[in-house]
Amino acid sequence: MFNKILIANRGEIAIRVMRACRELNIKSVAIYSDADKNSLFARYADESHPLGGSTPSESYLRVDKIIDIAEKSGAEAIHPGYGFLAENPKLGMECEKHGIKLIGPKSSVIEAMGDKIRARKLMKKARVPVVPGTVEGVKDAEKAIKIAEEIGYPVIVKASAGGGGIGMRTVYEEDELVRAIESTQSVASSAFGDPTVYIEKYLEKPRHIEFQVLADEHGNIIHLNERECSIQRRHQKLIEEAPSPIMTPELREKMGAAAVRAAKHIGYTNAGTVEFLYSNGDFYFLEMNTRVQVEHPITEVITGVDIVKEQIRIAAGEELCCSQDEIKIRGHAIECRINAEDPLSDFKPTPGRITGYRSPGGIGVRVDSGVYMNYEIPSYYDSMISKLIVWGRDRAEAIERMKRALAEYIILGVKTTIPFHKAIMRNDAFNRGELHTHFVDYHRKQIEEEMKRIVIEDRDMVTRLQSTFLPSKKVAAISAAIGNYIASNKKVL
Ligand code: MV4
Repeated sequence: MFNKILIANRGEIAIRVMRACRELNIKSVAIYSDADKNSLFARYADESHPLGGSTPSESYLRVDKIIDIAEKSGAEAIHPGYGFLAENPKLGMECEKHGIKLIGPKSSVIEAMGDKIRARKLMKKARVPVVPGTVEGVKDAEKAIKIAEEIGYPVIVKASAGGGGIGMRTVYEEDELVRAIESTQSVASSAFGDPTVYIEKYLEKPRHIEFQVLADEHGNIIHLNERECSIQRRHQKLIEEAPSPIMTPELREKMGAAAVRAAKHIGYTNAGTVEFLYSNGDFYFLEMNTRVQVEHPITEVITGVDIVKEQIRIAAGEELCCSQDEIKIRGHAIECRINAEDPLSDFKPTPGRITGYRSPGGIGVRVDSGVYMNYEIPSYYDSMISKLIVWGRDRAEAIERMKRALAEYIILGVKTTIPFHKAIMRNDAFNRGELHTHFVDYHRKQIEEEMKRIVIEDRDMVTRLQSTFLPSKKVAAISAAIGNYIASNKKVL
C-alpha cells in the first residue's frame, strides 16, 4: 500500500479522497491555488503546497507543477478526483515517466474513451448496444443526408472529441442537416481542435442511467448497480438517485452485464462509469467516464462499498473487495447538489462569503462539503458548495428524509440551489418517478412557482436562526437588550 498520495484537486472531492487516505493510514498531500489558500481541504491534508495562480490553467491544470510537488514531497501516487486533469491522458503519461502511480485507468484507455467514435466502435465489438448512427465520422453532405434518411429524423450531430453536452446539434429535417454538420464541425474544431462529427438517431425524452464499475489489475470486474441522473440542467446534473425508479431485476441484469462487458473489452482498470440512455425499454451506450464521479456517494450508501478506498487499493495492486454476488442493494439514496447559484435567476453563479452555515444531520444523512462558516467561495471554479446525500428504506422515505434535511440546511450570505431541490422533492412527477433528461425544462414553470413560495416560507426560519450566526459580542449585546426589554415590560405589567 502507498505511504503518501497527492490529491490533484480541490474542494469537497479533495476532502473525500483525503478521508479515504486517513482510513487507509496514508499521508495526504494537498496542492492549492492562490484563490484556495483559505480552503478547508488545504488544512485537512497532512501537508499542503502552493501552486500559485488562481485560474484553472495557472493552477490545477499545471501537470509540470503537480509532478514536481509529487516528487519533492515523496508522494507515490496521484489521485485526480473529477474535472481538471481527471480525464486528460497527459497526466497519466507524465506520471508513468516519473514512476508515479496515477489512480485511474491506463492513459491509453482514457484516450480511447475520449474519442466518441472510437468508443462507439469498441462498444459495438463488445456487443454493447449503441444508438443507431454512423460508424465513421461524416465528411461529405450527400452521404450524411443518405445516412440520416436511413436512420430517420430527428437525428443528432455530435463532435467525436466532445462529450458532456458540448458540440452537439439536434436536426429535425433534411433542410437543417448540412448547416448543423458545418456548425458542429466549426464548434468542435475551435473547442477541441478536432472537427470530426458523427450522426446518431435522436432519442426524444430519454433517461440517463449509468452503471458504476470497479476493475482491479488482476482481471476481476464487478458493477455496483446503477444511478439515475436524469434531473439535470444544461448538462449539469442536479439530483441523482440509486437505484433508478424504473429498474427491474431483469433490466439490471442485462445493463449490468453490458457495463461489465464494456469494461472488460477495453481492459479497463479502477473505478469507471458506463453511461446509458434509456428509452422505451431499450438502452444504449452513451459514454464512459474514466474517473470517480461527483455522484459516487449514492452508490456507496446503497452498497456499503467505499469507492474511493477501492480506487486506491486497486491502484496499489490489491484485489477487489468483493465479488459480484456479494454486492447487494439496500434501500434508496438521493443526492442533491447544493450550488452557489440563484435558481430563480437562471442559476446564475453567486460566489461570495458564507455568513451563516449549519449543515443537516441525523439518521440517514451525509454531507460531503468543502466549506465552513465565513468561507469565501471563489469565482474561479465550479459553484458546488456541497452534496447532500440521504438514505431511506425505500424511495418514499428517502424523499421525506431529503425534505427534512433540506429544511435543516441553513446557508446565509449566498443564494443556493436549496429552494430548487425543495421544489423538486414536492413535485408530483418526481414523486411518481417520471424522470427524463428534459425534466427541468419541461416542468420549469411549475418548479419556479413552487420555488417562489418556498423562498417566502423559508424567511421565517432564517430570521429565527440568524442570531446563532452573529459574532459572540453582538449576540451578548442583543441578549442584554432583550433582557432589559423583558425586564422593563415586566415593570409595566
Ligand atoms: C443524446 C440524446 C438523445 N439522443 N444522444 C447529452 C450529453 C452528451 N454526453 C450526450 N447527450 C445526449 N445525447 C442521442 N442519440 C440526448 C442527450 C442529452 C442528455 C444526455 C444525458 C444527460 C442529459 C442530457 C440532456 C440533454 C440531452
